[in-house]
Amino acid sequence: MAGNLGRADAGQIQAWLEAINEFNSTPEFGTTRVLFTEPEVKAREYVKGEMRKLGLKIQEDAIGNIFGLYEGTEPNLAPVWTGSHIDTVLNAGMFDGMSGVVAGLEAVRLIKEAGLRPRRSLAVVVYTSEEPTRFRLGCLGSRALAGKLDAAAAYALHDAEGKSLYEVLADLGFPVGDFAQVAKKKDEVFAAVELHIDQTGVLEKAGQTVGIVKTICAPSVLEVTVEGRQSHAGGTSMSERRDAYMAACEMALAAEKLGRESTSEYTTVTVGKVQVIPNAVNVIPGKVLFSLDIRDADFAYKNKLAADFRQQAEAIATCRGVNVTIREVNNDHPMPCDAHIRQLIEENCRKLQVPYMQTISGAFHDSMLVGEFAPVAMIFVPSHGGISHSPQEWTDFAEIAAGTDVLTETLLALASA
Ligand code: HGY
Ligand code: MN
Ligand code: MN
Repeated sequence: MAGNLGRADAGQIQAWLEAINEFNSTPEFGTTRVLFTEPEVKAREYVKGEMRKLGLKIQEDAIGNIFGLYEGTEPNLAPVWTGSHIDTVLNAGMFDGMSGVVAGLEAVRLIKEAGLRPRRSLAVVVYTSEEPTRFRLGCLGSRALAGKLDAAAAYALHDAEGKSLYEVLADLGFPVGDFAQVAKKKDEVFAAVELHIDQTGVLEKAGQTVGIVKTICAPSVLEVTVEGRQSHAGGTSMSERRDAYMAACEMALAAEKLGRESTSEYTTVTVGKVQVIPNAVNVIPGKVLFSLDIRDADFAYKNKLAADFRQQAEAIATCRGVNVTIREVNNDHPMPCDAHIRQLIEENCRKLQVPYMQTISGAFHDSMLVGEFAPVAMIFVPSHGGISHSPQEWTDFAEIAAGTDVLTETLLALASA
């Protein structure tokens, strides 16, 4: 007779998170675990080791997504997934992504400890490269699962050293010949629930422990290249300059204005990466490249903002006598979360007396792509001070444990359906 579910162990969650955090290439300043660098490969091996200790069956696909499977009594039924990512941005914290992987491990541990084996199999998933850190495109593993990144696209994606994702995967021994088998068909996965930190101050300000996500905002990422005329800082009068950097600054400020004056409360506009060439004190920059990340919960409105930006950037370029080219890196679709699973999460919050609220995600997540082939939902836990993508990122282990309790009950209900 199966026993009752225990409660998530905050100590176990802390131990797993601290262990994963050891795999870090910038211990002097936060945590950096870039896709397929040594720390990230070691972190993958560590997580697979913990999956083995839980008796999970491990599978990896051609793009390196890891699946730790707890087989159900009817293994032919479409499984239920939970999970997130373990790669990070540069100088990050220890919770973004990792909380969802660890919560998934803990949920399966609790279900097994209670002697429960639901009809549907449960998989804890580590999605490859949710962050755009190495290949400038996010959600590579979930994008491939959604059939939006094939072998050719993997070949075309290059890192700063000119290595293609495909070559990196092949060098690491992933079955790149099976790339076509990565994509999932609709209904191949029954449901997917991801626990994640909320990366805003919304939950903390509202005094809530869990956020039930309604919609996941999506990014349009543009790569803007401004080409002017490199020349002498002292010998070139102000009127004859074709200053690529000043033109880029005016374009960035125009983009910020579009964001600030947006009619949508969910619009965000960010210039995060800037390259100035030749980047010298006494030389007027001839070329500047910058990234522009425009997000919203509404796809059409996001596209309008991007179109407005293009128009304004071209006008600024003409006025300043420089040239501007704008390349779209990705234009992702916002993902609504499944109403039935959201309802289930809410019932479980009430049952477990975990304070909760409805919320939206300004950050994108793997669930944004997984939602293309399966019903998805997200359980948020609070980021203290609203800080994330920073060494100061913090969530109490007890808060992750409370979110994990809600996740465990939800997964069990879905896997028993
Ligand atoms: O950028 C994002 O929204 C995510 O944290 N990668
Ligand atoms: Mn992130
Ligand atoms: Mn994340």
